[in-house]
Parts: sequence; C-alpha cells; structure tokens
Amino acid sequence: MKKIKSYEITSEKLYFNRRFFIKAGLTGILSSISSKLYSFHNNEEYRFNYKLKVNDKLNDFNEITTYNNFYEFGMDKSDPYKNSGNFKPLPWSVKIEGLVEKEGVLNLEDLIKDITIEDRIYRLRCVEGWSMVIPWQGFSLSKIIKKLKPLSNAKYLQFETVYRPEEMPGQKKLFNTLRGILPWPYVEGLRMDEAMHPLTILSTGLYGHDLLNQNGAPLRLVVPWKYGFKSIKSIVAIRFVEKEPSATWSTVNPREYGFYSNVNPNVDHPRWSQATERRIGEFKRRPTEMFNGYGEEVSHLYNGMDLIKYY
Ligand SMILES: Nc1nc2c(c(=O)[nH]1)N[C@H]1C(S)=C(S)[C@@H](COP(=O)(O)O)O[C@H]1N2
Ligand SMILES: [Mo]
Repeated sequence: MKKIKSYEITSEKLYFNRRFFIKAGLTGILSSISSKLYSFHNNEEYRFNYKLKVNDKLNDFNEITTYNNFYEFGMDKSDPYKNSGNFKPLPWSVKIEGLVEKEGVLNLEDLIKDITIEDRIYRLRCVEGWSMVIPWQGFSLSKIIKKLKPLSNAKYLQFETVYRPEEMPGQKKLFNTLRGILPWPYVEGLRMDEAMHPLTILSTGLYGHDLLNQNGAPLRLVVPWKYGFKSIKSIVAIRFVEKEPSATWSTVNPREYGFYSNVNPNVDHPRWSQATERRIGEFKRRPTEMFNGYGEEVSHLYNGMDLIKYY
C-alpha cells in the first residue's frame, strides 16, 4: 500500500502556496517533501488555462488519490489506493503503432521531450454519477500527435493500458462479466479530431506531484467532456487506425457504454439517470452539465450528429 503522508494531503490553500514557492524558486525544499519518483513537475512555472467556476472547488489530494476506478487493482474505490504499491511506473515506454510516420518505441522522457507541462483544472465525471475537480498537470495530446505525423488515413486513435498481472492483482482474475472483471489489457479510443482538441491531455501529475500509481502513473489520458472511463490510465501503446477502435467498456457492454461517451444529462445510462451528479465531498447532488460544462469548447465536434444514437 502506498501510504500518503499527512504533509501530502494538500488543501487548495496549501496548493496555491506551493505554487508561490515554486515561483520563488524553492524547488529543492518542495522536491524533498514530496516523495518523488521522477521529476517532471517540481521545476515548472505552472500556468492555469482554466479558472474554477464559481461553484467549483478543488477536491483535495486525499480524495483524488483514495477514491479511484482502476480495475487492474480491484473493483472497490479504495482498491487502487490499497493494492497499487507494487506497481513500478518507471522506467516506462510507449509503443507508437499503425498509420503514422514515426512508428516505434519511445521512452517516456523522449516522448515528452521539449513539451511544457501545464496546469489544467478539469472536472472528472464518472458514469456512476460522482465527480471531482482535479488540478491535473500534463500537456495537450495534440502536441505528441503532431510530432508523430499521422498518415492521412489515420482517423482514430486507440490507447492501451499496461498488462502486468504480477503487479496488478485485478488482472490475475480471468475475464468474467458476471464478476465484472474486464478483459485485459484495458483499451480506449478517440476520434482524431477529439484527440487533437486542446482540452484533451496526457497527464503526468496532479497537485504539483507526479501521478501516483492509483491515478494512472506515469501517463494517462484526461478527456474532460467525456465520462471518466475514457480517461485510460498507465498507457503503453498509442495506435493510429482507420476504423473506430474497440474500447473496453463498449466491448463488454455496448448497450450501456458507447464509443463516444460524452457527458450528457439527457441520455441516461440504462441503470442510472445521468441528469445529476454527486461531487465527492458534497452531499447534495448537482445538475450535470452537457459535455460536463465544456460545451462551448467542444460541441462543434459533434455538429449534425445524433448524440442519442452516438452515445
Ligand atoms: N486502465 C484503466 N483505466 C481507467 C480505468 C480502469 O479501470 N482501468 N477506470 C476509468 C474510470 S471508470 C474512471 S472514472 C477514471 C478515474 O480516474 P481517477 O481514478 O484518476 O479519478 O479512470 C478511468 N481509467
Ligand atoms: Mo468511471
């Protein structure tokens, strides 16, 4: 179990103080208090691209790292926190495959060389009806895609999570829908224009801390206008393909999970209403916003599409 020390349980206030210290150049002190695995974060001049909405409040570090969905480590929300201590996020490399000029294996450092890590505060909305506001750090996936030079017939991307049953106890169980365990490896997909949208990020950290294992270390996707399961963790392959790729949840249960999975209060999950959500840390449910509140930025991607048919 990865213990979270009390000094790592960061309140919003402390976070902003940290930012101040980062600016003041006291990075040495910071890196000694956060048990770092690698060092993409502490030396950054953080920038905020998105301001918090008036009624949004950041979830704290403890909430974000103890209430997770990462079935590779088990199905309960606390399992990823409890069972991910043996996972080794370093060294890490990512396979680049398919309809792209620069196929090959890239180690993480090479993949993000020359890329600035930015601060992005995004809401993550789960299909089960809960949500959090998370200060991610990462960079637009589009920066990587441009460097890799996709061929003109690459219309979609598929992402794949690492398969390491020795380090991920949930992967040891055989696939069996009745028990709810998924087929491994976990895969996800995006249409090329969704992947190129500046809001779509690859994240390497949050709250000024490298990603913990339970959040998808060392590299995970975040697509803030889609349900959380599109945000695939611990990515080891990115595949450029012509046809809509398979995605784990839509393969397992296509009636309940579509390829698009845009947050949409008007389209219910067959077993749950999607009209409201519970922000972790709050009791009263709040209305869910179309595209999770990012409609102004992303609705043009779906002009003319029937979002009830393409859920
Ligand atoms: N590989 C993998 N990625 C995954 C999942 C998973 O089980 N396996 N769960 C998804 C779901 S359902 C959600 S809601 C988010 C949760 O991300 P968080 O734990 O960092 O908040 O991760 C997504 N990515
Ligand atoms: Mo989720």
